[in-house]
This record gives sequence, structure tokens and C-alpha cells, in this order.
Amino acid sequence: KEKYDFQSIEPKWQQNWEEEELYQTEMDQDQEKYYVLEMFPYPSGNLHMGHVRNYSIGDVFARFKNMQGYNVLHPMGWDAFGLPAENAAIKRDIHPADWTEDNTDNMRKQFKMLGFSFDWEREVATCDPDYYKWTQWLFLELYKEGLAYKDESEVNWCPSCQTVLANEQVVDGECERCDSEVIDKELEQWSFKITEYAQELLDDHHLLSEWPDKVKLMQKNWIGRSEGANIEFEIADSEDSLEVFTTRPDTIYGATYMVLAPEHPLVEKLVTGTDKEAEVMDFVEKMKNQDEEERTGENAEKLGLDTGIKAVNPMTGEKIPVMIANYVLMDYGTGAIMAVPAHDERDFDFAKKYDLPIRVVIQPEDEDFSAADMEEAYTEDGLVVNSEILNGLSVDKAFDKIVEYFEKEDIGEKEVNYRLRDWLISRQRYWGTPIPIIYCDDCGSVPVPEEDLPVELPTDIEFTGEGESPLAQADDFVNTTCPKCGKDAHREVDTMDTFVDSSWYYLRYTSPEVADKVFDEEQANYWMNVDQYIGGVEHAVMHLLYARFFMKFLYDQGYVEDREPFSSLLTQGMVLLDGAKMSKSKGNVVDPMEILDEYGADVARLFILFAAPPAKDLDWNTEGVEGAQRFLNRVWRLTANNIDTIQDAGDFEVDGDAEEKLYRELHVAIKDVTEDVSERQQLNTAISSIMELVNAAYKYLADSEDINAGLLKEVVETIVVLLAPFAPHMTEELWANLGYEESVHQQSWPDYSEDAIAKDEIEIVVQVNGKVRDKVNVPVDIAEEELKEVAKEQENVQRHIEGKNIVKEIVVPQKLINIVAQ
Ligand code: ANZ
Ligand code: ZN
Repeated sequence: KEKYDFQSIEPKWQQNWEEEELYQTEMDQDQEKYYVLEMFPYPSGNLHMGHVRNYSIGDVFARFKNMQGYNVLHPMGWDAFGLPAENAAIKRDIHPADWTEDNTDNMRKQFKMLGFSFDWEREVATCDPDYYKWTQWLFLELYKEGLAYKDESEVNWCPSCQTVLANEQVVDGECERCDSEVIDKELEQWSFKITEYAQELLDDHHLLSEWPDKVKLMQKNWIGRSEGANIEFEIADSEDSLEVFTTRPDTIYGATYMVLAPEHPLVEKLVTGTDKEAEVMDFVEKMKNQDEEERTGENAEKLGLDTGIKAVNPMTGEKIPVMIANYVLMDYGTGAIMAVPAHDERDFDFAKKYDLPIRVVIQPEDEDFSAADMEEAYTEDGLVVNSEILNGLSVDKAFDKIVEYFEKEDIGEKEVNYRLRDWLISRQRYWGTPIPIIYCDDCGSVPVPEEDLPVELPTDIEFTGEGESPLAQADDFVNTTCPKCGKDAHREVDTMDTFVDSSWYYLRYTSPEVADKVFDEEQANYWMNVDQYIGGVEHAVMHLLYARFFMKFLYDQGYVEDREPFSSLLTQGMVLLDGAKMSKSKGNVVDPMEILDEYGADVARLFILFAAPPAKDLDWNTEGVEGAQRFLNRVWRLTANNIDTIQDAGDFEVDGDAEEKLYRELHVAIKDVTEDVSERQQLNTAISSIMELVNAAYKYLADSEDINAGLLKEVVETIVVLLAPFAPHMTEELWANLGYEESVHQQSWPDYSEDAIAKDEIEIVVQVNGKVRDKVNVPVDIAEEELKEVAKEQENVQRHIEGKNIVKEIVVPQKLINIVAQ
């Protein structure tokens, strides 16, 4: 009875829970719901410690809320499309579908060995036609609303492998496989217009009060809203004009040159036929090979060229040079800027390098510097100078005044820009959701009619790793007829970014069985939104932003009642070993299966939850694992060794100091665990509180001759119940041993009594001449005179005051009394 035998207990209960369908959930309008969701895994083959952590955290919330009386939804599935499956097919000649299925089978088995309370009846896999049918349907819904569109975009192309590469396959501009230099290739690709929702995605942050601030900040920066103005500059001796976007229209008098992005359409038009044409077009060609980081990164070298063209500053009438330069990008703002070198760092560096004029137009109030003194741009606030109609104004006032002037004179207008780009979803890959579009020579792009969904992935594909899209070789797939006119037509051969699949899976879980709809609206609206979402912070922008976008779109279409999918977000920390992230490449991986073999699931879970608060990084260490094991055995013995006493126990009354102390500890523990889990989300301190209660129980047993059986029963049973969400197997076994037939996981979460917690006695230190001689327990509200009496009655105190004169008695309320005797 000294140790619990996890090897027999864990599989026994896992089987029992499955047979009893303990974790299957159904909609029940009369019961309040709680939806716990952990980000679903990519089926890479085996669970790693990060998974164990993620799902252990979620499992505590799910079990806890269930015991609190909520109807809990806690589903699991697979983010099953993606590149690794296809690489396995190329390297090992195994079909992506088979590879994926083997992996999900294995990981499902591992999940079950960990005892998570998933409702496996709701399992979904994004590669299942029953699922991706609806991913395609969502694509068509977006298409109908003009939110899915096709455009020319660049892809990474390896000329030697003759294939398109995903961004992660390009390392330092070279192909991961063959080290050849990767080039850009133009392809027609599909995008979703997430930019349409840019403002709403920002505005609705107020609905996300239970998200980490850092995640909201990352989204905010990613969306990158800028307020400014678009201004028109005339080109000298030409009909053309140039539009720029600036956030600092107040600095327009300081604009001493203009810069166009090399790709700007005006570049070719303006230089054609001039003596600069060859030089300029040569430079443009060179810039095409620089990626965004090389052009605008922190250490990027600024490269530029004078086009020989002049523009007219609308405020000064000056003719200023028009440059082209790598640091201006075509896909932001208008692809052209007015350069104000005195007040913009990039322009300052560029002006110094190419010897362009610098003119100060903003100065701090009591300073006066000239351009020649400047070593860097002055970007702070100040007052406007050298600017005719703006002189003396603050930056903010000047902004408003000049924009008003522009609008009146028809030179420009207020403009808001976002860094956020539309979401390019085309992938030149096989293992993904086919894009449901057919191309007809006469009708153009034609959406596949809803009744023809799903467009199924063909299985007979050869995986060579060459060519644009593997589906292009599947003639039976490609060749089809136009749904509109019936003529021969061909299918889109690209598949969707897997982030599309994961943007809506939380909705499918609410009714995975429905065959004729994307989800059942009644069930979706009962379960949504997700009350607690848990996952890695690496998904702070893409996944979480895309999912929010989909939810907003579905809200606008009237399919859901919430505008946000996830009410509360917890981003768990990493699992480290000796301070470094566990990763295959570092070779410092602890395999969860080895830990399960040696210690069992409950120990693994308890350790990982105890070692750090969920949001913090966690250092794996063997002593900690053994500590968790010792604690569980201690709980095991506490129950096993007292089972006879407990089983005979009936009602009880609390009597005497020792019992009162234990009773109080019991209620403190219930309160702390409850609040740690539900309010503070500090699962580690919740476990500490249970440990303290266990210690208190042992102390009570050791110190007391007469055991209050009823009290002991209450304490031990509460320990088992409190521990159940953390160590579900051992507690289930103990609960059965205590004589109960119903599962511990179906018990109500215990309540605590504030009265029991309120301290009615306190301990007071008694000193004689400043030395501690005793401690006494007295009522909190004891009168000072009475305290003095009690103190002097103590044996050890008497010994030290005997025969002496009491000169003074000093009382520090609630703490101590010092008797001064001579
Ligand atoms: C004049 C100016 C004066 C500017 C000044 C800044 C400071 P954010 O905040 O990121 O929106 N800009 C505009 N379009 C650009 C492009 N396509 N590529 C590179 N730079 C571009 O930045 C807006 C500012 O970035 C704009 O305001 C413009 O420079 C530059 F004292 O115009 B500014
Ligand atoms: Zn047609």
C-alpha cells in the first residue's frame, strides 16, 4: 500500500471512462456551457512536451468547470494538411494521406494514455473531405462577397529543383534542398481581403479584455494603422503628377526631394526617351532581386538613383529631384514619398549619402539648430519653422491646418493606411484543400457550384517535388467542364494555405456530424464563443488574426451571434531543458512517452503543471518529476492508511485547537485552489495549496491522540476531489477505494465557508525582557488587560518573572506582548 501502481490504474480508468462515455457532451439549453479549447495539433507523429503542457492546462480547466456544474465542451482534432506530409511522400514514398493517418492514430493513442477529457466523438481532421468540403464552401462565401480575389503575385522559385518553395524552405535566399539561389516568379494567386476588416480587428480589441496585452499589441503592430495624408505633387514639364502618402504633412516645407519605389509604374513612363533611361531601368532590374528585409531592414544599405525628373513642392513651388530608392516599397501607401531628411531618419541617411539638401522645419521650443549641425534627423515634437503658413504652430496643429488647406486647394486629403496585407492563400502544394474554382475560356473564373462540393483531392499523384503544383499532373482532376456553359474547362490546381483550415475548426466542433451545413447554427450559438482558448504565443498574429477575421465575416453573414471567437486567451510558456528550448535540432528532447513509462500520466501532468505558472517558461528537471511522484504517493498513503477510520465515520463536530486548525486549513485550501484555477489561472499555486492541506492532515494525524474520524474523512475526500483535475487517474482509484461508485470527475466542486476561514484565534508571542518565552493562542478580539493576565499565567513566563517587579507591559496588537521585569 506504500505506492500506487500507475501501470494498472491508468489504463483501467482510461478504458472505464471511454466505456462510460464520461466526456461526451451534448447541447443542453438548460445548463450553462463552458467551451475549453486548446489549439489543435499538427499530426507530426508523436506528442512532445509542449503538447503535454498545452493539453494538461486545458484539461484542468475542462474538468474543473465540469465539476463546477457547467456543461463543458472540450474537443480535439487534427490540423492535418501541410507540407511535412508531402515531404514524407517525396522522401519516403508514402502517400501523404497514409502518413497523416498513421500519425493521427499514434497521437490519438498517446493522448488517451495521458487521460485527457476530450470528447472524441467530436474529433475532426481538416484533411477529411467532410471537413474540407466546408472550407471550400467558406471560400465560395468569401468569393461571393468579393472577399476572395485572384491577382498576380510572386512566389519563391528554385530554378534547379524546378519547384515553388514555401517561405520556410528558403534559407538566406537559398533553396533549403539544393542551395541554389531562389528567384521570384509571378503567378496568378488567390487572396482573402482581410484588409477590409483591418479597422474592426483593431476596434474589437475592447472585447478581448481577457487576452494577454502582449498578444493584442502584436496584432496592433501587425495591422499597423497610420493616420496621415495623401498629397499630389506635380511633375515639372509634364501632365503627370505623383501621389505620396505621409504621416507628417506638417513637414511639407521640408520636403527637398521625392522618392519612388523602383517598381512604381511612373518610373518607366517618365524616363523613357530620356538620357537616364538605360541607367534607371538597369537599377530597377537590380532592385527586383532584393527582398523586403534587404531593402528596409535595420542594417539595410540604402541604394538610390536620380531619375533626372523634377517634381514641384506645392507649398514652396520649388523644383525638387525625383529619386528611386530601395527603401521605398511599392506595396505600402502609394509607393512614393516626399522625403523630409531633417525629420525622418531614413531620408536623413539617404540625403547624406547622395548629397541632397536638408531643410529644418521643426524645432524644439528653445533651440535653434541648422541643417549643417545635424548628425541625425530630429523626430521629436516641436514648433514649425521655415514654413510660411504653419510657422509657430505645434506639430499637431500644423497637421490639421495643412490638411485642411490641401483639401480646400484640392492638393490632397486625409488618409489612413494599414501595414496589414491581404492574405495570400494559394499554395502550389498537393496536401491541402483544393481551391473550388474552374477556369473556362469563355466564362473566366467560375466557382464550383455548392452541390458539387467537395472538390476532392485525387489520390493517384506522383510526388516528384518538381513543377508548379502537383495537382497539375492529374489529368482527370484538371480536366472538367464549365459549370456555366458546359464547355471544356480546367480546375484550379493550387490548394489553400492550411491557416484557412484552422480559421474555423472551433465552429465545426460544435456540430461535427452535420452533413448538409458548415455547422448547425443552434449548436454553434449555444457553445460559442470559446470561453478559454490555450496555445502558443507563436500564433499571436497569423492564426489568431485569421480566426478573428473568419468569425467577423460569419457574423456579418448572419451565421453566428458573436463577433469574436475566443473570449479568453492563455498563451502558455515553452518547455525548456537547462534553459534552452526543447527541440529536435538541439537534441535536448525529453520524450513524453518515456516519462509515461517510468512515472505514469498523473506524475507527468502534475509535474508540468506544478513547475511554473502556465504562461511562463518551464524548465524540465528530473528532481521535479520525482517530487511530483512522491507527492502523489503521499496522498495515496494518506487515504490507504486511514481507509478504515474514514469508512466508519459519520457526522462530526469540530472541537479543540488541533481540529479547528485543520478545519480552517481545509477551507483555506478550497478557497485558494478555486481562485487560483478560475481567477488567477495559477495552476502551480493551486497545487501548492493542495500540498499544504495534505501536510496539515499528516500533522494532525501525528499530533492527535483522538482522531476526529468525520473531520478526517472530510479532509481526505476533499483532497481527492481538489486533486482530481490535476491527477485524474489516481484520484479516481482513491475515490473508488473510498467506496464511491460514481466517478470523482462527476463530483461537485467543493464550496468553502468564509466563517471557517476567518481567524477567530491568533497566536501571540510572549516576551520577558525582550526574549521570547512562550506563545499563546487567544481570541482575536481579546482585551488588552485580559491578554496581560493570560500571558503572565504561562508556566515558562512565570519562571522568568518570579520574584521580580513588573515595570512595564508593552502590547503590540495581534502580535506580541513584552513584559519588562526587574
Ligand atoms: C514625410 C515624412 C516626414 C515622413 C517625416 C515621416 C517623417 P508609417 O508610420 O509606417 O505609416 N513612407 C510612406 N510610404 C512609404 C513606402 N511605400 N515605403 C517606405 N516608406 C514610406 O510611415 C509613414 C511614413 O513612411 C510616411 O511619412 C513616409 O515618410 C514613409 F518627418 O513622409 B513620411
Ligand atoms: Zn464557360
